[in-house]
Amino acid sequence: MRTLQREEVSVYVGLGANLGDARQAVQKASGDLAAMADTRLIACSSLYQTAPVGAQGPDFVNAVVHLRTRLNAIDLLHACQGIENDAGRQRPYPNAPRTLDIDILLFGEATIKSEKLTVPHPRMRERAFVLLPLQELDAQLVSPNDLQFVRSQAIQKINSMPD
Ligand code: PH2
Ligand code: MG
Ligand code: MG
Repeated sequence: MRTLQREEVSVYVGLGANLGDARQAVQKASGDLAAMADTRLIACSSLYQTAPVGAQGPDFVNAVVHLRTRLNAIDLLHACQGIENDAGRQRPYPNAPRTLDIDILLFGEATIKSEKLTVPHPRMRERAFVLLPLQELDAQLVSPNDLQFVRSQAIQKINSMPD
């Protein structure tokens, strides 16, 4: 009997790091996401240097990645947590500086409200470090109103030339 093949879903994932070699961690994470089972990488935004929002510590490196996956949302979440753990992620207190954070922003058209996962990401529209890279990947996903809301947040595109 033919096994049922789940439909591919378009997913946007936010990457952030502000501990250790943050730029390298974010770059490696996009490769790790691309290597996940039943998943392909469609595009990665530029990297951005961003001031912490509602957190303490050094500036972050942030980016957004567009994937298409046949994983369900919880399997995708677990795969992302595995990549965070492999990058040495520790959670000593809420919003502590981190070697790598991977957040599911959008999972197709889905609205998910479970104990482990809320999608769309509840704070994504309050954060320039999500909206600017997301806009690069699909301008339709970000409204002028969204951008107006985050206009005071410090964010700078990182030169894409090799260092
Ligand atoms: N992540 C947070 C809280 N604040 N600020 C910036 N600039 N970048 C982040 O990735 C970030 C943050 C919680 O995950
Ligand atoms: Mg986060
Ligand atoms: Mg997170």
